[in-house]
Parts: sequence; structure tokens; C-alpha cells
Amino acid sequence: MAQKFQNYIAGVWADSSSGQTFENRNPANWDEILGLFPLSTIEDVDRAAIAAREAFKSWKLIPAPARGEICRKAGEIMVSRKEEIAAIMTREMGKPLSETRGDVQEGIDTAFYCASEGRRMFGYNTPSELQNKMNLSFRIPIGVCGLITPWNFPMAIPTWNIFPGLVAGNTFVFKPAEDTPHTANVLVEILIEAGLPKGVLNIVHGAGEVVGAAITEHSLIRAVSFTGSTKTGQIVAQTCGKLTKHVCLEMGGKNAQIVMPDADMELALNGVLWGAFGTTGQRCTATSRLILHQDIHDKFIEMLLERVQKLKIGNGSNEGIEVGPIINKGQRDNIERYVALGKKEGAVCITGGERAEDGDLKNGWFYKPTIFINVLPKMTIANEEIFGPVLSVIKCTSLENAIEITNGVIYGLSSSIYTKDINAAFLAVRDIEAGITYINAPTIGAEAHMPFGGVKATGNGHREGGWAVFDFYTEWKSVYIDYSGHLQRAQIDI
Ligand code: UN1
Repeated sequence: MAQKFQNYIAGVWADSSSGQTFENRNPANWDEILGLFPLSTIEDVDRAAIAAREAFKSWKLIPAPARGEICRKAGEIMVSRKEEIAAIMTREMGKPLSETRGDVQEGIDTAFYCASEGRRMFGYNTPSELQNKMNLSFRIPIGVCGLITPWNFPMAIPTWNIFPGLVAGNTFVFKPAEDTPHTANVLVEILIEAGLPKGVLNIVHGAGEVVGAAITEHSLIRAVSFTGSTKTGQIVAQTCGKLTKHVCLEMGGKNAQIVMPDADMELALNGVLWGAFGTTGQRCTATSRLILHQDIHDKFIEMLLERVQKLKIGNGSNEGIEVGPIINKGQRDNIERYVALGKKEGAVCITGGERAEDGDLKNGWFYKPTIFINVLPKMTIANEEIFGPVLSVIKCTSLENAIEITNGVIYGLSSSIYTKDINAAFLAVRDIEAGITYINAPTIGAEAHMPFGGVKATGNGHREGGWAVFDFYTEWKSVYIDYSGHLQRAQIDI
């Protein structure tokens, strides 16, 4: 009998009011049921929002450095449980242990970073335009925040939001992805152990259409952070817009790596292998387009092909595996649909393009690393986010042409260029339309203390990570102190 897990609302672990559950399964072995989680209802979200609103009254009064101390404690617990959490995460979402350890580490980094930010939550002072008057501005919390997170970074992405949001004085209703509910519950357990008061963080499991929608619509929830598809993000944003809520969106990407003729080829090769096939291509920052200069195209493809075919596909729980399974059947169907479309549109699939089904692999949702060449910028596989191990190679004629191709998609999350020409590198930094540009490094690998997010259809102007995230999780309070003892009228009594 599979273990049963619960929601955590108002400081109490409890089943959904529906009494129903959903299964959490291992994508590397679909027969393995890892647990049953509550299929929650609108009523559960309502209770969580009320609890979070109640808890906000006292949580906001705790000094930010003390709130930061809870994050620091949580970080320490994460350090001691790192191996265990990585194993849980690999079982429920498939990426290899080396990567799930990295995901936990990203949470640890965020915990320690945010803990120290509790002592810095800077506002600013300015001179007043009137005599005997002082102007100050402070960052204040927003209130109850809703958080809807994806399955590909089940620890990193929740912590990117929860830790800074808590340090800023907010409370949360958290809905993790249905594919990774266990890692999310571990994070809640850790924060409870770290001393978080009841009601400050509430977790409500279930379907996006029910729980996610209820969070977005709930009147007590004043801000929503969403990471996922552009299509869903736009729906979240519409609802939040109607209800004048803050909304932070992190959505799709179609990230390109450019390789110029003067690049260190071996370095560029290692970069694209990691960028395109790490996390089985299931990162919003994944390299899904490789833009090769025509002078090195054929040689680079030859080298790449040899290396790709050696990547070790398998169950991420086994050490040495480089490419884990696809998260679920729906995602693999989606990849298959794009691969068929790529072929139909005239691109040439030179490796992969099919399921990996040898031996035990047939029990999971495995798919071979796939490369298309002769891809033209107008083709569907050069424009739409596939979220799988599929790389589209496009030939370019110059740096300007490479940048033009890079910018020719609706998204703008991450980007990369390999070159030894310092001028080319700076031009790329200036001209690529993306939230992140790497020089001589792959499109993946953002660090916790740097702003994370994208332009165009990838985001809506906010950033997670680094100091920038506090711009989302706080409001401004401007304070004017008039100590003149008489009425002074701004703009008039000057
Ligand atoms: C994501 O793909 O959704 O930069 C997040 C990276 C990771 C985070 C990615 N640190 O690839």
C-alpha cells in the first residue's frame, strides 16, 4: 500500500476536504507508486488563504533579521538532508542524482543568501523639498502570496520564492506541481523544523485547474508567482490583472547557443551537450537551438554526433547516468509530436528521434537525445518550446546573422555565445534579447544570487533570484515627517 501524504494548512497536516488522492509515480519506472497525495478543492485553498492571512498579522511584525534566521536554519537542515532529498527528487522526477543534488544546493544557497538579506532590506532616504521635513521609504510585505511551481526544479524554484518572500514578511499558499509533491512536502517539513510559525506556509496539493486557479482567484491572496508554460501564465496574468494582484511570471524559452568559427570547439561541444541534454532538456533555460557558423558547421556536427551517442540514458538513481526519463507520458507524447513535425517540415533528424526502450527503459518515459540539422528559423521546431532532449541546429553566416536568428523567436530567457573574440562577445551581450547571456558557457546554470528571468514572452518584467526578487515580494511605503510645526504645502510653499 502506497504511503499517504497530506496538505499542511494552518499548522496541521490534513487530507483534502474531498478525501480524494492522486498518485505520485516514478517516471523511470511507471509501475512504482511513490505515494498518494491529496486531490484538493477550492475549500482547501480557502482555508489555507484564511490561515495565511491570520498568520500574516504576527509574521509581519517579526523583525526581518529574525525571519532570515529561520531561512538560515532551514538551509542548515537542507545541508544535513541533502542526499536524502536528492534521492526523493530523482525518484519522483527522474533527473540524475548529480543534478538533484545541485537542485537541493540551489535551495541551500538561496536559504543562506536570503538569511543575510534579512539584515539588508534596504529602503532609501531623500532630502525633502521643504524645510524641517524628512523623507524615508521602506519595503513592506504584500500579505498572502500564492506560489505555483513546476516539476523540473522541485526544490530550487519553490525556495527562490518562499525564502525571500518569508524574509520580506509575507505568508504563503503553495501549490507544487503534481509530478513532484514529495520534494515540496519535505521543504515544508524543513521549514516547520526551522521554527516557522503555524499558518505562515501552507501547502495545498492537487490539480492546476482547481488549486492553481483557486489560488489565482482568491481575494485574500494579493500576489501570485507562477513558473510554467506561457499559455497558462497568460491565463494567470489575466485573472491577476482583473483582480489587481501582483504577478510574477517565469515562462517558456527557446534558448540558443551560438558557436563562432574562432571558438574553442571542445568547450563549445561540452557546453551544448550539457545545455541541451542536461535535465533531459527539461529546463526553461535548456539549449534548444544551436546556431553554428557555416565555416565550422559540418565539423562541429560530426564531433557532436559522436559525443551524443555516448550519453548514458537510464534511471537517474543509478550513478553515472547522464540522461534521465521524460517526466510523464503527456510530455513524451508532446516531444514525439514535435519530432514528427520537424521531419514533416523538412529538417533532418541525425540522431535519436525515437524512444529509448532497451531492457528496463521500457518501463519509463525515456526518449533518446535528438538532433535536427538543416533547421530553418521559420520552422516550428525552431520556434516553439519542446521541453525535451531535442536540439535544432541552424546554420548562420555571421555574428549579425546569428544574433538576428537568436532574437527571431517570441521568447527571451537564456542565451550563449562561444567565441574568443572579445568584441563579438560584447556585441552579443548588448544585442541578444534575453534575460540571461552566457559567454563561453552553456545556457543553463543560473546562480541563486543573480537576477533570473526573461524578456518578451518569457516573463512580465519581474525577476526571481538575487536582490531583484525583493522587488516582487515587497511594496514601498513612503513616509514624510514634518517637524516644522506649521502647515507646509508641497509644490506650493516652496
Ligand atoms: C528552470 O529551468 O526552470 O539556470 C530553472 C538553470 C537553473 C534553473 C533553471 N539553475 O538552469
